[in-house]
Amino acid sequence: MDIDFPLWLRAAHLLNFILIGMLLRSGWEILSSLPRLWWRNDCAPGTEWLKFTKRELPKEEGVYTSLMDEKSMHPALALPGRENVGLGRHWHGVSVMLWVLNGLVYVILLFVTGLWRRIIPTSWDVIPESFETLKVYLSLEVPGIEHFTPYDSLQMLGYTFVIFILAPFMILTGVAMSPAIRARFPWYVKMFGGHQGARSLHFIAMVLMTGFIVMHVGLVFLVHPDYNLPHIVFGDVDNARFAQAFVIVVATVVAVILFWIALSYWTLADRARAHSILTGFTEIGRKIFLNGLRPRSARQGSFTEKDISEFHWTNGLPPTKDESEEWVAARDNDWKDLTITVGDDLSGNSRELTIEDLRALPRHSYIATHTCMQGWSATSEWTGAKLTDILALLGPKPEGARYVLIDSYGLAQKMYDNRAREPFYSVIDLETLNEEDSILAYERNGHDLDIHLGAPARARVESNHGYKMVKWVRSIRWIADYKEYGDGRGGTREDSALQAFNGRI
Ligand SMILES: Nc1nc2c(c(=O)[nH]1)N[C@H]1C(S)=C(S)[C@@H](COP(=O)(O)O)O[C@H]1N2
Ligand SMILES: [Mo]
Repeated sequence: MDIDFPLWLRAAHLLNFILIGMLLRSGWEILSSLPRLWWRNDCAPGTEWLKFTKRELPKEEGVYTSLMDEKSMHPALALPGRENVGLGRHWHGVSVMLWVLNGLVYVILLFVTGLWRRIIPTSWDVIPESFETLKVYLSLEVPGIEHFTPYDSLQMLGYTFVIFILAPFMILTGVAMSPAIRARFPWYVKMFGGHQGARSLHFIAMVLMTGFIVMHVGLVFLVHPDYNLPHIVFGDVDNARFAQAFVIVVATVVAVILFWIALSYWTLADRARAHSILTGFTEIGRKIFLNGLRPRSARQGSFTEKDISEFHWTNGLPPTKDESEEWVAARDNDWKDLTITVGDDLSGNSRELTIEDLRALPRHSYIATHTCMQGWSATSEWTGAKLTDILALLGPKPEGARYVLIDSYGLAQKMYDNRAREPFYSVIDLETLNEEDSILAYERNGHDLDIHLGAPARARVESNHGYKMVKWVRSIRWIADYKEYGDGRGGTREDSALQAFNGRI
C-alpha cells in the first residue's frame, strides 16, 4: 500500500483548513445578523426552531425591522464581527470561491493519482469494521496501528461522508439561498423546503462540519500522533521526525488562527477598502454563475397561492412626518396628490406620475419569494407596472444612461459613520432593469400595498435580494453612473451596510 502523502495533497489540506475557517467565521457573521432559524418560509415571530437571541419578536407586522435584530459578535470569533453582515457576506463569497476551487483540484487529483482508493470504501466490510473501531474508541482505547493503511475503516467512512456528501450539500443549500437562482429555478429551492429549509439545512450541515473538524483535529493528536503528524507535514513515515512535525503542526494552527483574526481587523480598519476589494473578487463569481439567470416568476409553476405567507417581515419603517411631510399628507388623503417622478438626470427631463397613471400601465402579476440578505423570507403575489414601461413614458432610453436610480420618500435607517440620515435609494443596471420581474408594485396579494411594505408603490427586482427594492418610491431616474450619488456604491445598503451593488446572492 502506497502511504505517501504527496505535496499537492498536503497543500490542499492546509488551504482547506484556512478557507473552511474563513467560511465558518463569515457564516457566523451572517447568522448573527438574524440569529434565528425557521422551517416556515414566512419566518413568523415565535415559530423559530432555534434562536441565539433573547429578544422577543413583536407579533405585529411592520413595527420591528430585521436591522434591529442584528447582534454584534466579537471580531475574534466572526469575520469581520461587530454587525457587519455586508462584509461577512463578501468574505463568505471570497472564501467559498477559493474553497470550491481548492476542493475541485483536490478531488480531481485524488482520482487522477488513484489515491481515492485510500478514502472511498470499495467493500461493505468497512461498516462492521468501523463499528468495531467505534467500540474501541468508546472504551477509550486506540486501535492498533496496523489498521491504518493509511486510514482505517472509520476514517474512510468519515472522510467520504465529509468530502463527497457534506461539502457538496453545503454548496447546494448555500446556492439555494440566492435570489437569482430562486427566481429562475424556483423548484430547486422548493426541493429543500424553500428558503428557510435551505438556510436551516445549511446551518445543520455547518454544525456537522464543525463537529467533524473538532474531532478530526483532536484525534490526530490522540491516536498515533507519531504516525499522523509526520505524514501531514512531510508526507513520509519517518517517525524520527515526529518532534519536528509536532512543532510545525502546532505553530501552523496558531498562525492560521492569528491569520483568521487578522482578517477581521484588516476588514474593520477600513471597511470601504475591504468592500471594494472583496466585492471586486466576488463579482467574478456572480458574473459567471448568476448574472445570466433571468427571472420568470409569472411563468413558473413551483410557487403557487398555497405558498403565500401569512406573515411578512419588514426592513425600514414608513416615513414619519419629519422624513416626508408630503408622503404623510398623501397617505391621509388616499394618495390622491402624491406623484412619482420619472426622470432623466442626464438631460434634466422629467415628468410626474400619479398612482392612477401607474395603474393605467399594463399590469404584471406573479408570485415570488422575497429574501432579505439577513436571512428572512416571505412569499407574496405582487402586481405592478414594469419599470421599463414606466421609463418608456419619458421616451426612448437617453444616450449615455447606464443605470436607473430609484429613491424613497423615506430616509435610510442608518448611515455609514452614523451621519445624518439621507433618503433611501438603490441603483440597478440595464440588464436587471430589463428583466420581466423588475416592477413598481402597487398591489400585494390582490389588495393595495400595505403601508409598512412600501405604499403606495415599491420596487420589486426579483433576481435580487430585498435591499435593492426601494419602498415608498419617490422617483425613478435614468443616470449615467452611480459613482456620483450617495457614497458612490450604488445604494443605501451598499453605502451604509457595505452590501454588494449586485444583489443576486
Ligand atoms: N425606503 C426603504 N426601502 C427599503 C428599505 C428601507 O429601509 N427603506 N429596506 C430594504 C430592505 S433591506 C429589504 S429586505 C426590503 C424589505 O421589504 P419589506 O419591509 O417590504 O419586507 O425593503 C428594502 N427597501
Ligand atoms: Mo434587507
